[in-house]
Amino acid sequence: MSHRLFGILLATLLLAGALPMIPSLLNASMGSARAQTELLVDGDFESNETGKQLRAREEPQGWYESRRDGSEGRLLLKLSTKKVGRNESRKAMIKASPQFNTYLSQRLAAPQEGRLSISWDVYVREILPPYNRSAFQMIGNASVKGRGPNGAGAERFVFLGFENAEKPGKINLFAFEGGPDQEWDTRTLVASDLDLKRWHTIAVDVDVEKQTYSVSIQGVSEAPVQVRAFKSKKKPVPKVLTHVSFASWNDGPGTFYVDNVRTK
Ligand SMILES: [Ca+2]
Repeated sequence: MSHRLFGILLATLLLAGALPMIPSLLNASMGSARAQTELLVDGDFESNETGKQLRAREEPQGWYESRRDGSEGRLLLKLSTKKVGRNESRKAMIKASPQFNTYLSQRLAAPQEGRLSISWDVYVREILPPYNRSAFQMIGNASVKGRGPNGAGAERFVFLGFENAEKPGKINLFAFEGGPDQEWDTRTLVASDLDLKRWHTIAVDVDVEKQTYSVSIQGVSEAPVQVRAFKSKKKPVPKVLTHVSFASWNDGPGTFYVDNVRTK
């Protein structure tokens, strides 16, 4: 056998041996790309059969009720299977209560210190007086002991909520920015006169280092609105983001639905 022929034969044998490995090599590289981009699981809530599951999937990673304001508070987080707007799929529902705080939370697959883009669908059914604020949407961390993620001001970075607009049937999206010279609950208007009882897709692009984020509402915003990260009076702005939360408070009760929470 000539050297050349031997070389070709050897190359063919090597290639034939490597061929079966190619799919697994491809999978491995795609898997790592997926792990990098998919920071959240079950963003469409379809893997839940019951509200009980939805409230308790903290480990290894999933949605859970994080505030633990008694069993009554926890039960206000429900799995909705009814048609809401045009959405007949499974979604999370938080029910208004002037007595209890309820949080739908999930830990991100990896802590975030750079840039981060998350979007979600939200449908507000009602915001109760007298506080006229609810359906809180937060990205932050769980650095303060005892209250769960995004439970204290110092844990919140993205800090959005809805209020009833002056026109009946309309709501405004606002941000809390806080700051040293402001009361924590001073509102920054992000978008006005959105329809109550309608799904809206909210997207945020976060820059953790710069302590800012932009907010846009699909089909509504002409340009993203730039907002400062929330700064509580006595604490620094969070430098690491680890959790997403949606909440209703006893001093900010509202009934709303969340679906399709995704990272870009
Ligand atoms: Ca769904």
